[in-house]
Amino acid sequence: MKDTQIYNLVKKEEKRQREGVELIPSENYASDHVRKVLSSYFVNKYSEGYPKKRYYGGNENVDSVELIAIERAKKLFRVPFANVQPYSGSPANLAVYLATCKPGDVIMGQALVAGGHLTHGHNVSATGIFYKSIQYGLKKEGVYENQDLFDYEEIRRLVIENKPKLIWVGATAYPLKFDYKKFAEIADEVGAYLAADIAHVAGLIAGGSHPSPVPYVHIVTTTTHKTLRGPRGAMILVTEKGLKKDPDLGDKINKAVFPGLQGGPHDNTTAAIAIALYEASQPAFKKYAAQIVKNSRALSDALIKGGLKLIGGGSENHLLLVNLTNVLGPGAGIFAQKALDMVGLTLNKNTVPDETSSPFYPSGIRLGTPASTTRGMKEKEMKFIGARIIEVVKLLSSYRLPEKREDRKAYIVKFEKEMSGNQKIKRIKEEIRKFTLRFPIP
Ligand code: DSN
Repeated sequence: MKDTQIYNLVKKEEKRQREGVELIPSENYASDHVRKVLSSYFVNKYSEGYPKKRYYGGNENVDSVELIAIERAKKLFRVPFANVQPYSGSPANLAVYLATCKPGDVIMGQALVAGGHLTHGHNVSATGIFYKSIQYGLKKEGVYENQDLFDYEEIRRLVIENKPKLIWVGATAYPLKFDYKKFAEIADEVGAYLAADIAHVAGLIAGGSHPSPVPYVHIVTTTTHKTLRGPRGAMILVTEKGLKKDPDLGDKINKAVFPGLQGGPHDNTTAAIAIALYEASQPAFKKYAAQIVKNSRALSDALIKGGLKLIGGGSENHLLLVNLTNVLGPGAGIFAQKALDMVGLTLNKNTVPDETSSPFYPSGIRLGTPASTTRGMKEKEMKFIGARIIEVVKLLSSYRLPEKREDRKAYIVKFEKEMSGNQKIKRIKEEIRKFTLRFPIP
């Protein structure tokens, strides 16, 4: 018997992905090879343990797959150690805590509201509950235009004062390059572990379009499904510097992942990671990574030209963070997200560094170019997309997020109704649909 309910939803999702432009900067299109291996016979297997040290039989092929994935990861990122078993980015980061800290130890990371990740010590995350978390932010708006947004003097002050055991560098909403060396100089002053979470920029690093943290940090974590264009999974890498600080660091990471946090690895994912790592090591991937950055710049230029304010004054990577406060008032991210979604431009509302609204009703939007670049779009297409975004944002000029919380839900329902009946929205949606059909998805 065929489950038509789910099958139909798969077809609907395929249509949605084909007929819209995916601008969420953490999303991408995995290749056919990656997706095929995900549903291969490896999906059926259990293999707790590590290659040649398993708790079950029948793992000779799984062992080979995992060893190949590990070798490819080591070679691509130029590190002496890799663990490819974490189920995703959050468990990978938790494994780093387990390997390096004891509950209650002081840790430090970039605040969520300033673009950091939940697992870098946010108070509602296990990492902020089980560890004493100190959070750093970014420089205040206006101080920075086209320059590094980190206030290293303030970060150094916090580090010297609190002596964290572990410091995170890396973000989910940061449009500029990271200066890993500066973070390392500060972390080394107190002998802290420095972990780079490169989930967002891993593909850019692999393709040579973003500096690598490997010479400066002890540990690197990454998901494998963002700019790296693999399956949903993650890896933990230990650098030469990490092994110099603690020769057992690799073993500690392995023990933290299994049996510390996880059971059986997802071998189908491991196989797909191996394929993604192979793809990322090919010359075409270098071009792809460089095009992501070029596209991001072209899209930034189009948005700035249209009157939008970009955090950091533009983009140096795959990601753009727009502060809508000057055009739509505080908390307007939700209007832009919903209206753009209606025309087939998918992105997400996001807090901006000096947020005056709330994380649920933030004042910005976050977008990026990895997925559209995978489809073959270039600067010309970014100009087209940027112009459509500006058109939609202009349609929102009379909407303002109600100050009273209790008024917001009804206001947004009314907004959605008005927008979905709007002729311009309907026209732009059709334009986008026709435009995207020229760019096939894998
Ligand atoms: N959810 C990811 C992102 O969108 O950046 C971070 O985990």
